[in-house]
Order: sequence, then C-alpha cells, then structure tokens
Amino acid sequence: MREITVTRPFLPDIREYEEVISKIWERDWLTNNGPLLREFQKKLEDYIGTKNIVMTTNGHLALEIAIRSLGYPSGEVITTPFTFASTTHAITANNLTPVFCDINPKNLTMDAEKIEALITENTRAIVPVHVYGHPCEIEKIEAIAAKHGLEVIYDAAHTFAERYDGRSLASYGYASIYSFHATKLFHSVEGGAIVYRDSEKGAELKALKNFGILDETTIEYIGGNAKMNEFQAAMGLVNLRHIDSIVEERRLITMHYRRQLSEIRGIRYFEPDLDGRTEYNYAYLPVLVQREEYGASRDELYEALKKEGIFARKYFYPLLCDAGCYQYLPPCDVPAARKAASSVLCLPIYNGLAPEDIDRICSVIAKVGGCR
Ligand code: T4K
Repeated sequence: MREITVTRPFLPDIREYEEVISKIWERDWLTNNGPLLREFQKKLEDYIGTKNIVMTTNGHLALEIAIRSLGYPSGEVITTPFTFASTTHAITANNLTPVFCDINPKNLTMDAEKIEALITENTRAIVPVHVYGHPCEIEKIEAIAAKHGLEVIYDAAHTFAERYDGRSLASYGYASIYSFHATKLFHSVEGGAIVYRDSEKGAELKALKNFGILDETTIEYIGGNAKMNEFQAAMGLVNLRHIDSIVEERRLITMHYRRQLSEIRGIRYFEPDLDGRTEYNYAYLPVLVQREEYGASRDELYEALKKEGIFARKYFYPLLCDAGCYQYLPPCDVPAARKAASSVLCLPIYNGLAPEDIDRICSVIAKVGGCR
C-alpha cells in the first residue's frame, strides 16, 4: 500500500538546481546577502510587484521581525486562534499578549465583526491570517485598524502566487509575511519574506534579520539572525521558474477532488473566491466534515484514512488558545474557531498527486460516510 502524505515538496529537475548552485563553488559565497539571494529577491520583486521585500530564513522569523519593527515593548495583539503555532509564538516572542478573535465560518479567517469588541487601550496591532490562502476581510479589518490607530500585519504564509483585486495578496497592511517552507506550494527549502508598505522601514527590517547591524560600526537595533543562505535562494530561483505550472496542476487536482467530493453528503469544501476578487493558489485542500449529515466525525475519518496509508492532517487543531503553553492567558470565547478545529480536515494535495490517488482517497471518504 503506497502511503500518501498531506503534502510533498515540489522538486525541480536536479540538473536545473545543480546549474544554479555550481555558481556557489565559483564564488565561495554562501550566505549574508549573497549574489543568488539578491537575484532571487529581484525576481520576487518583479513577480510580486513591489521593491519593498526583505528575504528571511523562514516565515516564522519574518513574522517575528515584522512585529518587532512596530517597536512596542508590551501590549496586546488581536489575532486568530485558528492557525499554525508560529503566528501566536511570533507575538509572544515580542513580549506582546495575544488576544484571540473568533473566525467566520465562511472561509475560516478572523471575523472582522468581532474585532472591535476586543480592542482596549493596550491594543497595539492586529495579526490576521489568510488561512489556507483564503483572503481575510481586508477592507473591514483595515478600516477598524485605521479608526483605532493600529497597524495590521498579515500572516500571509499560505498565499504565495495569490492576487486580490489584481494586487499581490501579500501587499496589504503595514506588512505581510510569506513562508517558503518545503511544505508550501512555492519553497526555497526553508525560507520566507516580509513584504512591507513604508519604504522608510526597509533599512530597519533588513537590519533586524542581521543582528540589528546597519553597517560595520553601527549596531542600531536588537536583532537576531534570520538570513537566507545561497542554497535556499538557489532553490527559490529555480522553483520560481515553475510557479505557473505548479499552480495550474494544483488547480486541476482540486477540480478532480471537487467533482468526487460533491457526491459525498456531509463533506463540504471551501470556496476561496467568495467575492470574485481572488486569484487562488490551491495551496491546501481543507474540507468540513459535517458529522450528522456525513455519518462520521472528522476524527473518525482521519483515523480511517490513516489505516489506509492516507495521512490527512488536522490543520489547525488544537486551537492556539487551547495549547498547553497558552493556558496562562484568560479563556477565550471562540465558538466558530472551536467548531472548525474539530471538523476541518486537510486532504492531501501536492504536485504529482495522481488522479488514481485522488480517486482512492475519495472512495475511502465515501465508504466511511456510508455513501459507497
Ligand atoms: N504562519 C503560518 C500560518 C504557517 O502555516 C506557518 C508554517 C508559518 C507561519 C511559519 O512558516 P515557516 O517558519 O515554517 O516558514 C508544516 C510546516 O513545517 C510549516 O511550515 C507549515 N506552516 C505548517 C502548516 O505545516 P508540520 O509540523 O505539519 O510539518 P511536517 O514535518 O509534519 O510535514 C507535513 C508533511 O509534509 C509530512 O507528513 C510529509 C511532508 N513532507 C514534509 C517535509 C518537511 C515531505 O514530504 N518532505 C519534507 O521535506 O508543519
């Protein structure tokens, strides 16, 4: 029985990668803003349509740095509990306190209607997540932020290649961050980037990923090390050449899934483009398991798939407000997020997932729910 995991990295032809990394041996330059990194950044600037990008070693440190650059020593940040641990940890690593806002059940992003009730005199920023690449309610969130003098930093880890109203989805807010982790549709093995709004913030953001150093004799900020190295940049450069076909293949995989899933009662997939404004990237394949209608719970389906060698994932369970490390925070009232955490399952999706594999996955889903 062949195992199917929730994702698998896209790997280019090895000769393409070898050709690019051979330059590392010619130049003896491995990291610290090397030539491949600069070339990768330039290509990304053209692709995303902005010059305001800082490359980082991963998405987590991109978020930590973006939040640090706001300059608050303490305070509260409104965020979503339905996300990967990284989002919340990046807030607390900056000595700020996460305040969890519920999500909307339509696309599982932060519920803009619930934000204002959470704002206090200690609120410093809003950190929403375009979860699975589903766009947040951007206009509503930004109107609330503007009214209260707050900045918005989007965790856009899942959004590479997405556009919203014709603009990169990562070009909204004070800043947005990408993850280029191996498990993402576009990757540089590990990697990330900050896309920022105000050009004058560039020098500080760049310094923050290099120990806060501005030049040989000026250490201006308390920063860490979040530099992307040349091997990462080489992988990013090569993979960027393939991004259109990567997205197209995933679109076809998603359509194949949807045709099959639409025949199974109680399994609902999400429509990411609710208002016709999003060019989606097909990064994830979350489905909602409606227990009563389907005839089994999300966890029963997860276990049944596992027995068949199909490793779907419960992204994002547990909620961050329920994680052991955040029990020092006051309890939060997030019923929609709780429902999502117990009923959403991410099905396998990756480049190279064969139609027969999708058929196999869907027939297990149908069988567990008693449909076939
Ligand atoms: N914000 C959000 C909203 C995020 O989702 C993430 C990361 C971040 C911020 C932080 O960005 P980074 O600092 O990571 O750049 C994975 C990823 O490691 C993580 O990047 C991602 N989100 C998260 C949603 O998923 P795990 O713990 O599920 O990974 P793991 O090792 O269980 O891998 C999942 C599956 O992928 C495996 O079952 C098999 C397959 N796989 C994985 C790797 C690493 C491969 O086939 N090959 C591989 O090399 O977190």
